[in-house]
Amino acid sequence: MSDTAAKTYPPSDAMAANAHVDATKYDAMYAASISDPDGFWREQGARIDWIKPFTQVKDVDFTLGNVSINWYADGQLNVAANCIDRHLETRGDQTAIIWEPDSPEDEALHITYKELHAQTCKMANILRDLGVSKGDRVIIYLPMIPEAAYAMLACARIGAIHSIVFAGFSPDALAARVNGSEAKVVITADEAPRGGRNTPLKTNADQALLHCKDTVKCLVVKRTGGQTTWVDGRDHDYNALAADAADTCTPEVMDAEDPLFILYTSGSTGQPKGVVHTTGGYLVYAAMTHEVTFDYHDGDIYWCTADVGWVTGHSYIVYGPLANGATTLMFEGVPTYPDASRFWQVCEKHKVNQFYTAPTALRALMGQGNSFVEKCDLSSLKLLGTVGEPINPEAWNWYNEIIGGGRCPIVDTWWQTETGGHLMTPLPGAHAMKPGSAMKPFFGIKPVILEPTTAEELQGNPVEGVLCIADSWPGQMRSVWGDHERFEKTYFADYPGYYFTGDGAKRDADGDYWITGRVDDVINVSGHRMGTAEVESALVAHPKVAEAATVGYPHDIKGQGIYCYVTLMGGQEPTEELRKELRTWVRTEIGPIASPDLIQWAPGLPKTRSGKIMRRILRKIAEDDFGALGDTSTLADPSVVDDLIENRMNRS
Ligand code: 6R9
Repeated sequence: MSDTAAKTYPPSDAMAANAHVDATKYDAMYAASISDPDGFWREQGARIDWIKPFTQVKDVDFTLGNVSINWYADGQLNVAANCIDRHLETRGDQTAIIWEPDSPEDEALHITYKELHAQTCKMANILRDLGVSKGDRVIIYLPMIPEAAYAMLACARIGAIHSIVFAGFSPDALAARVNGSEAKVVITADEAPRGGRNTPLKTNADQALLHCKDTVKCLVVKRTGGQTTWVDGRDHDYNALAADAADTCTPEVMDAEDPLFILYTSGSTGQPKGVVHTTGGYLVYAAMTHEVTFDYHDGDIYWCTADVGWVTGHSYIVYGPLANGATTLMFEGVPTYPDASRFWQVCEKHKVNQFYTAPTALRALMGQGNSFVEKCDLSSLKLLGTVGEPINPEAWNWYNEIIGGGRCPIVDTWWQTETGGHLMTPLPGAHAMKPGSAMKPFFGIKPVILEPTTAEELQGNPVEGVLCIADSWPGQMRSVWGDHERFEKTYFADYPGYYFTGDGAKRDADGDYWITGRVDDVINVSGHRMGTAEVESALVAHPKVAEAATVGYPHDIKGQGIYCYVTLMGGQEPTEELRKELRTWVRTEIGPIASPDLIQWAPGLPKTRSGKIMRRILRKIAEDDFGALGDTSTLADPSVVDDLIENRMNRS
């Protein structure tokens, strides 16, 4: 990562001339957004329709013990009406969602705004009939099918708070979220086809619901028609109900600060926390970033490859694009099925203009060779984007040259579940790009780099440290569901007065930002967040495991892999079979993405005399960088380190 030596890629003249924001406009708008946030966001608030216009704009306190974040607080609106109804007159027959199924043999769907309206209203009426009303929680555990979008928007329409659980998560993870959010209904499907294989979603839900209150209802969408067991009274057939449900439904009037959704995400300690996003500010921010970052223009076909189970799917498949009246593509499958040309075939088939994906997918596809790309016509592409983790220069160059033909800007968007939308990214018509750099703050974002131990703000350039944000923006999370204290402790305690991102960053000599990765115990596996604490608690729940410690290590495709050190109960044999068993165990407890890549048997773990595991050391060993272990003098038993080094796992 060299500073100014990095090659830069300025926007093309055509892009700069036609983009919503060029360099001059960015400078002026950014300055205005910082000097007068109220004025700036008052104006941006007009992007969406309000049932009752707001008079207040920003009302925020970052003081520990008193953290409160409010935007547009006295305004009232409905998100579904903004994403659907307000477009009906002007673009009712325009495609809102293109749905591309798992198998290319099956037919794609083009769902117009009118159809989206009817389907969302049907789903909303069904939920109301099941007893869901304003403020109630609904869990969505669905494949990437249009019903996932209908379900989100139906909740928004009736004021219910949705919480999506990724279809790759286990019954245990699902049960924890149903119980954690005290949901009234779980919406699922019979099966989830992905990459040619069907996941038995309903069976997973059945298992999960054994651990939930028996008042929780289950609404089942037919996807494959696969066999499912049926619990009368609890289970409801969505397709049968939808056939008779009314296709209109009056949207609930919501306050700007009413919760829109909860999304569980991993942190450095404890179990995943429910990130709470609210209605008005979130929608303004999602809509604005979608339009400006991707330079979305009317008529463009936009594709974000994320799953709606992640925040990226919330803000940039559903809410942002639909608020803007866009055509958004929703893909059920995986990049490598039936083969490694699938992404590019979908781009060709639907003439995709903006394509947004994760570096891990690019690395995997790059490894398959260019022949999969070259047979596809990618001339419709105008802009490319990445999200989820830092992109390495090799993948960036491949993306730029082979996919983008050297003519498409790449927006490297840095943001988090907590931030609701992009916080840093180059803007395609305004900024020269540097491969691997998130470049510039979005409007209203005040990034600061702090010295990690003194919390002193590092001025000037270049500097490197902990990345915090000095002031609020409308898309910021408002709380942790049911635990405001945890919210304050996680994000506002370590660096008082700032929002602490958990990431490290560097500002180069030109003042451009580079994200250096997490500074806490969060591992980024294929762009997905995994708390080391979660994997560890799954491991120690196994009867043969006494203790476990988990760290990340560099992985060619996934970015980071999961490396576990496991101490067995006395008398247990460390066999290859047990290794397999533990791997399956963690997959079952959490889900396939948490599956340990490497498990090392550790007779002892390096601990301080107060019993704290020194992960720094374990990280170094996992990274094969044990020449630089640093100070080990505070260890209770320094000899365990030698054993761990000697028996470290081969990473290739
Ligand atoms: C949107 C999303 C957030 C964490 C974040 C950071 C990493 C995301 C990145 C990036 C470097 C980028 N991250 N985008 N790192 N460059 N463009 O990914 O949300 O799942 O909450 O993860 O992902 O470490 O803190 P989430």
